[in-house]
Amino acid sequence: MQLYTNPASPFCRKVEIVLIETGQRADVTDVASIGHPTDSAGMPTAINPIGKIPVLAREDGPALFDSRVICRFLNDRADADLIPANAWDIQTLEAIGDGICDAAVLMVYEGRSRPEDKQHSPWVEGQWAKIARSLDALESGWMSHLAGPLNIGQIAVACALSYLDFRHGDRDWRAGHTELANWHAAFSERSSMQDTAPQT
Ligand SMILES: N[C@@H](CCC(=O)N[C@@H](CS)C(=O)NCC(=O)O)C(=O)O
Repeated sequence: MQLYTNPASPFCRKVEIVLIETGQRADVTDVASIGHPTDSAGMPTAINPIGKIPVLAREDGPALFDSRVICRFLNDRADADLIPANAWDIQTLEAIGDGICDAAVLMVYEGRSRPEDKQHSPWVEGQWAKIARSLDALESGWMSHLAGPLNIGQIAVACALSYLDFRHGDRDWRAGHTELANWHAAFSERSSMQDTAPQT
């Protein structure tokens, strides 16, 4: 199988971590992909019309996307337990992590895709407001889920927080989120996290 991926993408990192944690890393080769909404020349548009990564190409079926579908496929393929059946809370935790990434990535694209005089700061701040609310919600309501056995929600949140460090370090997401920051520091010790640190 081939994984269309980029080491800066938090969504691709989720998949990379699932591959490592479920013992399937050697089954997949990476295909370097790069792009953004106004430049998809380096993206696998022939197999994902949406033009986003990650995409998993298989020999025996259509390519899989997006990261949630790929992670579920890999979890089933390895008979792993990262997404327990009917664990709607864990899947909602994953949605919070992915939602933080969506907003954080859109903030980057606003700066990268639009000329400076066309950038709209209320829109950027609206994206950050989604992230700030999510950080508060994680700190006040989700720490017990983050403390349990490894699951896809934890992986998504860890990738999201690391991406905030990587692209939005000046926003200081740790301020007022001490428990979450401590959890992230401990989770980041996992070798699957160390082996997939974001890179430009
Ligand atoms: N919901 C998707 C989001 C994937 C995504 O936004 N990927 C970014 C890279 S971090 C991308 O491919 N962006 C290109 C674009 O928006 O055109 C997933 O979970 O895989």
